[in-house]
Amino acid sequence: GGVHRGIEHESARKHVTGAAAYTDDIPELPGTLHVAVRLSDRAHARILGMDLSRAKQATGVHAVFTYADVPGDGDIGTIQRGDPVLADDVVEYAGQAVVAVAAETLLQARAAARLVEVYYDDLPAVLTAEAALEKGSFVSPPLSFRRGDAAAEVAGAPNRLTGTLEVGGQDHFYLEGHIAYAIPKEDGDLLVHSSTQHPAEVQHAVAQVLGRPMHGIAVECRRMGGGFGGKESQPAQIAAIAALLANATKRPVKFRLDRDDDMLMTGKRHDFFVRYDVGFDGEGRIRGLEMDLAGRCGMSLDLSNGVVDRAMFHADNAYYLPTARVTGHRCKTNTVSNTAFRGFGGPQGVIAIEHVVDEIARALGKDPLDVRRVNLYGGPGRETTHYWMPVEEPEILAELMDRIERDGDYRRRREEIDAFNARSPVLKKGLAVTPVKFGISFTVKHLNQAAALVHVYLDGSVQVNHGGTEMGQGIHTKMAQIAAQEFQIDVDRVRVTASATDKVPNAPPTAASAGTDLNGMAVRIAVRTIRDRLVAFLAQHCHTTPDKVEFRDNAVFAGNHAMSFAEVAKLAYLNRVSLSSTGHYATPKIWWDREKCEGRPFFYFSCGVAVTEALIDTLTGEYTFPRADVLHDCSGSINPAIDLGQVEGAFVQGLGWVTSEELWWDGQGRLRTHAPSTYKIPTSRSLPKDFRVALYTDRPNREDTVFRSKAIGEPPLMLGISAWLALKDAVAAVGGHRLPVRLDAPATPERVLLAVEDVKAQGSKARMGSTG
Ligand code: LUZ
Ligand code: MOS
Repeated sequence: GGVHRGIEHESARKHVTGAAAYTDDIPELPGTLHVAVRLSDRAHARILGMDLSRAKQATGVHAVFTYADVPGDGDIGTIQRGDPVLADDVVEYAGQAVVAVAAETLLQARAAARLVEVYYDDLPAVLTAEAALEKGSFVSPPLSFRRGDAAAEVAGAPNRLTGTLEVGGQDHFYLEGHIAYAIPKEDGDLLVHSSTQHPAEVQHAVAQVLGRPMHGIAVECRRMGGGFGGKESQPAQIAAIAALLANATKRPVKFRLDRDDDMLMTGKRHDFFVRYDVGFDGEGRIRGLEMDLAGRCGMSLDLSNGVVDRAMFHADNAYYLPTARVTGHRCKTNTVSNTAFRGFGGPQGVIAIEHVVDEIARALGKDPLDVRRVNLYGGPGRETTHYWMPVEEPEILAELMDRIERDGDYRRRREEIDAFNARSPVLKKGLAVTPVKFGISFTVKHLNQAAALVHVYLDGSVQVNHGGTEMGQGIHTKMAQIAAQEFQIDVDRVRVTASATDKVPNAPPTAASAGTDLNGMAVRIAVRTIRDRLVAFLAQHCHTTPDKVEFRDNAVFAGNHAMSFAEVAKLAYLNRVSLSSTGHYATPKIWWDREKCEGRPFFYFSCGVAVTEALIDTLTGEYTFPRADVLHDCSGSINPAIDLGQVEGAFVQGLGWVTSEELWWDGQGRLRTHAPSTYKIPTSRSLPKDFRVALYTDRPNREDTVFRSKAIGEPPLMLGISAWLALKDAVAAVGGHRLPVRLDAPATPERVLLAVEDVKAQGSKARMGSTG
């Protein structure tokens, strides 16, 4: 049997014993060269000239490569030009690759890269989203979603709040950094091993920079050591550089970034600057919202249209907005071009509205949970988003809220925390609930397709290949379960092989949480094609009817014949029946009109809720999370064990984003936190001490997804936002929940301490005012 079972990840044992091979573990061919790049240390400058002579003469060096040496088209921007594989005549961010060196050893390549001289003439640089917004510096035009006259509703509402919020970015910090290994084949063709969520895009970029057709470029990826969106568009450049050098030297070339170069060179989660103006009634119910979401896109467009759109799509989160004007700004800055990161702009939209709802609660002196509840989708006329998509099952949100309030013991703990805060002058506690409603589908319609290739061999073993990539999330395990289910064979009879562009072509990135939804359907369709052929053949062969042919327990029963699955495979082969098939799937129902800003961009929504408790030290700003309860909708799960891991991991990654992970650029646009010494991802000590993660399983998908499962990769990340709100709640306790708290994200200990000091200062000012 196959699906709805928590079997272990197909590589679990290999992961923990170190036997799982990543790209860098592939045995190197003799003559392999290694690459190092020289990065710009200027945010914006014209390149006046370069002196490559010393680098070229250095020991072991085989090639010193610049933009001018690219034989094909060196601009690998996919949606819009602007992403040169190496800098052309200007550098547009500090960290941009300018020159690539291939040498016999990595150390020789690094030493030679340092000998390159680049002469710059500095140009003015725009560094922040806020500055870009003021200057009107954009990578693409602003876009607004509108429903009703939000400005009039805000102005006419009984209460009104305006404010701003700064939300930091995030480095992906996949344990395996970017890497590509390019191997020359016959006639100038190339095989490229790449750590990529999008082999087809790597193939396209490599073909383009070499000026060769795609059919001669094969890209392969067995697994990544984490992707998180960082390997959606970014691997193209790494692989293109490796391929260019392999082509130039006719040698196998490996390009593996060290951690610092990876963090300096490649895009991250967009940081956002948010402005809002909200009108609401005495219960905290939103009447109108005006919001500007300004994402720092960096020097090029990359995927920023989709990222900022997704922030706009999630500016409602779980809440009904009767009138709204939500505008997305795509700010062009002289910083690294930001890219996909788990949630893809969604988390930035969600944190913005969660902040607004929290501020409303504080302004009214209400428990934020109550204000969240009155704003939830549901009830007559309260079931359409600000982009006119119906929320078809709003009751899931209410059920999740009810359950977390009960199982998380919210009301009692709120009282306990108030009592604790009243008697504890230095340590303060906070508590916060965050729901999430996340739209499932790529908002670019054509990406919502997938294909698979399934072979049955004569021993009855099955090989599956599909367009998805394995980044640790367990997609190959789920695909094997699906194939096993459809053939009614044991899952260990199914082998899922490395993602490869010459097996399944033109696949979209494994992204948008849609890997299993899309590829699972494609695998199922391919398997059913073979199964239908076997059924027709066996009915004829065994003189029975197709409805009397049944697959069960590694066997097939046809009329009164019984054969093992392997015997059937052999028999079908001997009778010249094809045992191989492709399958192709395209998501139904979805459409989006970006001109009118209306449609049904998402096939369905995936929902969850969390309640997190924070404990802060008001003298140092340090904090811990004594407890977090997470409940996520995994109804219909193909593999509940893997999904539980996704929920836990996503929550912690979201918690890291809003607490300890701080990207810090200096005044010249140079990233100064480019290693784990200064960039703090969550560790085992950052975890909630009492961490209770549960899966909600009551409602299989109402849409016809593969075995009625629901996407899980990204949505639970946003539940980590509850950690930030809990910290804010704890800071608010310093002022008896009566004074405003300014706490941007990430809430590092420094930021928490400053927020505490600010509340204390407001308090003493108020006291002086009242006594004076
Ligand atoms: N990637 C993408 C994504 O290209 N389009 C999307 O809508 C998306 N959503 C989430 C994550 N990655
Ligand atoms: Mo992504 S943010 O590559 O789903």
